[in-house]
Amino acid sequence: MTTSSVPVSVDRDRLWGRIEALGEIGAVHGPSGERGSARLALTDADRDGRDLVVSWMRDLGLDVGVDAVGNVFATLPGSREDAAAVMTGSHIDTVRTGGRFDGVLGVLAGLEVIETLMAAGVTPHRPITVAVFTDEEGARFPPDMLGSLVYVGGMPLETALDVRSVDDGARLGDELTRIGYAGPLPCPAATSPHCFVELHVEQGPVLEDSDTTIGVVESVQGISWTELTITGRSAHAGTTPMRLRRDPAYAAAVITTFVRDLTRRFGGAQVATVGRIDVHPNLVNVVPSTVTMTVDLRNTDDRVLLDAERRLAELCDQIAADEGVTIERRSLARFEPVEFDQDMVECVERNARSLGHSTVRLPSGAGHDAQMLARVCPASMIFVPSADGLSHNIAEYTAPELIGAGADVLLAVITEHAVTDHTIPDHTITDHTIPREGTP
Ligand code: HGY
Ligand code: MN
Ligand code: MN
Repeated sequence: MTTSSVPVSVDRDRLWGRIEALGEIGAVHGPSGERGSARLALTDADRDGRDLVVSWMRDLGLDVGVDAVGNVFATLPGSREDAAAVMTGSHIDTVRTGGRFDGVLGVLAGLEVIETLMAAGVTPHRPITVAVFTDEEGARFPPDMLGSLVYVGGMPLETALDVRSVDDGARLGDELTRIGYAGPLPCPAATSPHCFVELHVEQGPVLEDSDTTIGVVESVQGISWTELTITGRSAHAGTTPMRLRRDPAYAAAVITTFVRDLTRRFGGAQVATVGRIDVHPNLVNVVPSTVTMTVDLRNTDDRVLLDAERRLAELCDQIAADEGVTIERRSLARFEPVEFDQDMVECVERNARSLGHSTVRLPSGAGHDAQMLARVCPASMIFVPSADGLSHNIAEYTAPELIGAGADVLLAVITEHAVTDHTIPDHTITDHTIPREGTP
């Protein structure tokens, strides 16, 4: 294969067309023309999105496999049978008010890279695989990045299949079977990729504020999700004196303001979110009996994140005693910060610059499948800007020329590892037997 015939840019219109087509599945339209997506993991909309992407994979004649937790893998074979694959990909499940680009870009740009190489008659020396990981959002079935976590052996398959959804209590394994994506491939995978690179929208304001085209992601911050079940005593809103109340909604309000205040006191990278509050019986004239809420704490420094978690636990004990309620704490997700492989980070930066794009190095505020793949192979990420720094919002947007720039950088990085640079040390398949770790 002569390097002169290796393409350096993707078909941007074809990629944009597929993003638009997938965006029509579970489409959510806003009052000012926003077009987002609602494809919560393992719902019918997720199934329909998967079916569409798999049809594109099969149209290209790719070898398509599904594993036992529903991860989908499509592979362009390489000339060397024994070589581990260069893997890319992301997710297509969304939050309830998601955008058209979160996760979708990484999957469809990976497919576009493969199609671009095939159209140029390029046979890679390594296989190239594009993955669709199950339940990256974790919004319906926590934790987030569940599919890639199981794939790398970070969560036992049986534990994952028994996870209950936060909305209707459905069992993950039953939903997987119901939508037809309980696949035959083993979890964890028998072998690991040679390397992994994921293209994703930044979902924050850094690239746009600095007028930079490509984000070279060095790390992912630590994530801590806790579900609090606060039990008080329902009572009449009119007749019950304040001194006799055991009000879980008041306790929830104290916790909500506490975590916001914690971010002010800690400063730096500390963020805190109360995203879900369910009040029961949720009636105007009833002091609630129970409140279920979630607290999402994140920080690039795990010691500070641990301190934030400890302070939250102490506050819960204090307000429970003061208000006469009980508070049950359940961890929904806990992932330490992840540093990406320096050679892979440098590869992204070098290729982006050689294509003439401005770059900046940054940590990822959001969790991503790449952070799980980093447990078993060298991994990195490529970011492109998000308009107004918005994501997990139906107004999420990235302009076509930025989508194209990111996909071209992905093509260059994958080409370097799978097509042109034979000098990269070859890991034979046995080099990467995936460790069988415990739960997250
Ligand atoms: O929550 C996250 O960071 C990701 O969107 N799952
Ligand atoms: Mn994502
Ligand atoms: Mn997301």
